[in-house]
Amino acid sequence: MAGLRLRSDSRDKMADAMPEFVHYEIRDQVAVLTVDNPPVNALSPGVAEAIDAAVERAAADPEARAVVLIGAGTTFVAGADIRFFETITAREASLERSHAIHARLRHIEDCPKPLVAAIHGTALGGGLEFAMACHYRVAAATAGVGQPEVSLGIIPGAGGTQRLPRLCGAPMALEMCTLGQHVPAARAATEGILDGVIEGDLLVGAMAFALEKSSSNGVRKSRDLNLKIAETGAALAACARTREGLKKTARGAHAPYAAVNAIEAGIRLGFDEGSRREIEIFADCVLSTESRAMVKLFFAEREVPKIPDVPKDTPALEIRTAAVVGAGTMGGGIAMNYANAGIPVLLKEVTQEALDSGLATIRRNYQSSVSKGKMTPEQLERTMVLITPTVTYEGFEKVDIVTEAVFENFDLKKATFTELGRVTRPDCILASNTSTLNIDEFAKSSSRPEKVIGTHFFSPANVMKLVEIVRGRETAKETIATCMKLARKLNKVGVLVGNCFGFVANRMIAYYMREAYLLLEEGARVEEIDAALVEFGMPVGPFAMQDIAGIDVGARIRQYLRSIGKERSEGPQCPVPDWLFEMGRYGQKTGAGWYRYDAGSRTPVVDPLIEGLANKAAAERGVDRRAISNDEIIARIMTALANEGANILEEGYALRAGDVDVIYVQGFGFPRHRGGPMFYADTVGLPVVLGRVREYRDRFGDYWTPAPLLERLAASGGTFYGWSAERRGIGA
Ligand code: 3H9
Repeated sequence: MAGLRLRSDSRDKMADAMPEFVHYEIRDQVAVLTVDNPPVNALSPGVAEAIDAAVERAAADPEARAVVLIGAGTTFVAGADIRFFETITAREASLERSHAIHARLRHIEDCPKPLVAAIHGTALGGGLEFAMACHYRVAAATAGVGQPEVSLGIIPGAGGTQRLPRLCGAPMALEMCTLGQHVPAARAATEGILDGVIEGDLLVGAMAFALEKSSSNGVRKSRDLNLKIAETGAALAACARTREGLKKTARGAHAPYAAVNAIEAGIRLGFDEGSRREIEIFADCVLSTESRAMVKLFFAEREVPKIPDVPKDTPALEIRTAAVVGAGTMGGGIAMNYANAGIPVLLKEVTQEALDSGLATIRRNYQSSVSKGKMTPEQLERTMVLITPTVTYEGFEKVDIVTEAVFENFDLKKATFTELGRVTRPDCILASNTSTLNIDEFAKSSSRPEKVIGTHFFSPANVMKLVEIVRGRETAKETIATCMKLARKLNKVGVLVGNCFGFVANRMIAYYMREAYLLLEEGARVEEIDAALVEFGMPVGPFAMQDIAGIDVGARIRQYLRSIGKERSEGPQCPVPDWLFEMGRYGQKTGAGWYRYDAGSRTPVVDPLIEGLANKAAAERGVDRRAISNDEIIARIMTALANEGANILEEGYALRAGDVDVIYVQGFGFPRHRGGPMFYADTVGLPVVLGRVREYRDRFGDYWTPAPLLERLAASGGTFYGWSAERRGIGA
């Protein structure tokens, strides 16, 4: 942003007295305070103090008629320094710090001269709280504001739950504090959070705004505003409604409820008492496992692109054009991703009929976005034009990347790679969307192994954010860097994994499903198992999930593995899913699977037939069926995930425990407030997890084998995250 840097003369004059994090400058009778703490101006220790000191100085400065608070670099203040939360281990320390910051914000708010926050980028969390302690807020049209604390398992802790409802009313404040979403400047202005949106130079506009307020003697403290919450009854009703809604959306998380409680306290008890309640509730939250989990995940998500031997400056190709082979559900979804990112894409099928059907599905998906108001009809047509259907390889010689998404059949995929090696340019990347198969074999067929990589999109590919990027033995670093960059361009989360059967996601899910099947055989009902997992926080249980994904998909994978003498996981293989497959019960798409579905409905209906099949399977294996508690269901399934996750980590097929967790959160909706299967195991305690594996081995058989890494970490008092922090490199 132009005009933000201090003039060197004023910098020199003030240097001694200046707090390090805030630059002070007088410009045309306005004190301009620039917060400068790269990369996002977070409130690291010392920053709040520096802002406070600078405001005090401006208040006393005879040259200043008004004050503007602005951020240096790309953003206003993006909130508290999240790393700092991990250092808070005692309630007293949290209370003390929160009281201090509340007092500081009151002090800032008491500035006798008009104080205007000028927001560009985002004012988030503590950043918005500082802005709300200013008398006015103006923003660039591209800016956003938000109270995203809930996504870190906490609530706004610097008066946000008290000042925000006073500015924008309880319903909007409840929405922001429980969902944590960013609100664009235009809406924030309409709702009363901002006092103006500045076109042109933000600082110039903010200074003019501040001077205008100084002429009209305008100092307005949001803590004194009672206008928008005057209708206490309506505000309390909004709290009750929000709590009710959270029963469906919070999925076991506590922070959203805590935010409602703090807002409600302010409505009932006024600003001062509400603030005291906020401080207490914040302390409860910041020390919770939920918050620890979500903070770890925040950093895990930002670490994922960091690949030790593929540094940031590794050259990456610019992907300008693409092709997708296979116009089925996956291929069509992947083609949509390219088109959505503005990348022209060829979409190839074998027959015109299959191609037409694939295109019709794509159009239907876009139509549905139009009908939901997420896309205009013109955007639909502009995007469709980017997808060129074809039944030949003509034009493949021009594209920068081909994503193969043909049927999950080893021979078919191998043959496709042979063909792709022939019809594409030597520098073209050849990516397979296989969810399980060995990409080194495809690399061999292509005769261009350094350009071959896996890009395993999750289904539905146009919706799900996760892409496992599978590194083959000979995949070049440039190819990896290109695909990681491409994932970002396609608005996906790309996670690098090694080339083992099922990679990370499906290798682990095989153990998750194994336990679910065996629990069924041992006596738990499908609806009980699903309900236990939903209560734990998963969006759907394993059986309902399989009805959505298709029972046929897993059955075909098992068939392939058996043809080469393998199983997906060790131990007894429950035959029920294969029986369902033989009966043509593939799940929702055939109207029946683990559940029944009435015509046109996706609501699962319990089908007594399943209990009959489970009884039969139990009898065949000589298992006495019994009642199984929810605790055992969760413990068995989560232990299976953690144990296999430990094997994956030690074998080097995932870079870090955090990468496995990001895969499970993004790919399967594992509850964020539990952090992911590896962090969850760390919180349960690895000695407990190991104890369970040993207990299950004694009770159920040797197929429960403790992962060596789990044994070592349990013995040494380590954790998966601690171990990962020390380890680098990935096996292929
Ligand atoms: C809070 O404020 C509580 C208060 O109510 C109470 C107390 C006052 N702290 O995401 P990016 C790092 S809770 C520390 O890749 P982008 C990040 O790790 C907080 N570090 O960039 C990364 O580091 P690295 C409420 C932070 O442009 C680098 O900055 N605020 C923080 O895609 C770049 O980040 C939030 O929850 C932080 N607060 O997105 C906002 N933020 O390069 C959290 C970022 O080493 N932040 N980093 O990997 C965000 O949502 C995004 O980072 C943001 C920029 C939208 C700001």
